[in-house]
Amino acid sequence: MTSLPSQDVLLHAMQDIVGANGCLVADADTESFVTDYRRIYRGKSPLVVMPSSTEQVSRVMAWCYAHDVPVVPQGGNTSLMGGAVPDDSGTAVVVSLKKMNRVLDVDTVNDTMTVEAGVTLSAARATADENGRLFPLRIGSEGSCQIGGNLSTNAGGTAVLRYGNMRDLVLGIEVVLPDGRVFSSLKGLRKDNTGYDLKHLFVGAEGTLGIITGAVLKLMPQPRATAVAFVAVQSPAAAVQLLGQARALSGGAVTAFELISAPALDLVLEYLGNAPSPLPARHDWMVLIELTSGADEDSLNATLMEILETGLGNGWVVDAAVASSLADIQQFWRIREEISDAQTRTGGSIKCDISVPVSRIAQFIEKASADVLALEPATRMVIYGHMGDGNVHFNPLRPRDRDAKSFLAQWYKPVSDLVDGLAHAENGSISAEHGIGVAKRDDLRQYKSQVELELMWQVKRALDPKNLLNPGRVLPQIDGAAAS
Ligand code: 2HG
Ligand code: ZN
Repeated sequence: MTSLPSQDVLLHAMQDIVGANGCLVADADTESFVTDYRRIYRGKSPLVVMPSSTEQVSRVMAWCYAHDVPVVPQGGNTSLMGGAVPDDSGTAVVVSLKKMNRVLDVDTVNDTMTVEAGVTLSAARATADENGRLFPLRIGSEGSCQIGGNLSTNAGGTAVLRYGNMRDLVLGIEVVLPDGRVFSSLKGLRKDNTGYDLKHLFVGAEGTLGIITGAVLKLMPQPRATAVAFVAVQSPAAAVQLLGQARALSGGAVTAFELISAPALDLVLEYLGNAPSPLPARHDWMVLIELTSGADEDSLNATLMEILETGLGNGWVVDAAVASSLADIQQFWRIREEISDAQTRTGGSIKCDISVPVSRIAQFIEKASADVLALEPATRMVIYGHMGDGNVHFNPLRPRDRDAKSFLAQWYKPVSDLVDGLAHAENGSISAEHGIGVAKRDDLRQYKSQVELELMWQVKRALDPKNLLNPGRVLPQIDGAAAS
């Protein structure tokens, strides 16, 4: 094994490729690249490199490969799992895609948009909007997260029910491989059965197989009407019944169906400066329903009313506030979107991001809640998220009078093991949309089969034989030939 190049040699080589302006070395400049935004994962890096073209990324990778330098790719650094920051060995160069932020093409006949990886999600959505189209991925961090990161983590969010995950929204991709070769397939084809669909290897790989540098994204028609309601429901089981009715009665117009528990609403309203609840009374469970369609506003509102009346008639719905203006819609969504930040600010959340089949979600919530409360009865059951996808953020929060550190030290592991175990037992996932990063890496040993883990390592070794790209992320060490 060759020894790592000195800091000087590395810096000069990188400056030759990306210029002095493309390299950050001072601790004050690299700090935000080596720390995740919640300040939970903190690593070290000799250098942050910011290439401005695919060709530069390719040269950076080729040099690092030849000199055995590990590389951590980074988009908007909004991962919740520590997947985008280096470890504390201080050996890995961070490659930030932030300078590659150009929209290269918008084709409104093909309904596609070609972008560089560093375009933020909000910029991509705005570009689609300016062209009379919709780019439907919708997540709270849209102002910071980048398309490359969205692809690398197969981002989900609040419109998956209607439009799918990021994987469903990409037609073409460009990737720089660990050794610097470029796999470029920036094609806007909806049909292409010419062998393995290689782009999907890189979607959701969290930067362990290659660095995504560009993509061709699908554009959708803009809906003509939107109708939103904040609805109190009898129980999670009632919410599932309501979801089924809403989908049937609207002919598939349900875009979002987000569950919110009472402690989640309490927390976010407090965080928003004691904002008023959309509903006059406190309820144990609520859902935020959004319908969108090509029909006119009146007819969509009539459909929403029909759904709510059916829900009331069946005893599923207890009360509802229907948005009557854009300001209402924005406020209802603000309440939903800010729950995550409210948790970060409060501290002491046990983050579980599980999914199970929608038919099992109510039962899962009931059992997991009872089991957690049996351990620590004053825990605030902050449960919310994408119920229409069978995915909830099941995030028990410390009791009000308990400090975050001692609560997490005592309960993080037992509670997340319990919740993940229950999801797994329901044929579910222990990470529905937030990925694996470093946070859940070792848990995979328990929840993936030996065959799955071996296949993951075989793919990793085929593309990254020196294990230089985002090392220590996603793949747990396993025994056996594949990992040796
Ligand atoms: C959301 O749906 C995000 O708000 C974040 O996926 C969830 O912080 C979380 O647990
Ligand atoms: Zn989410």
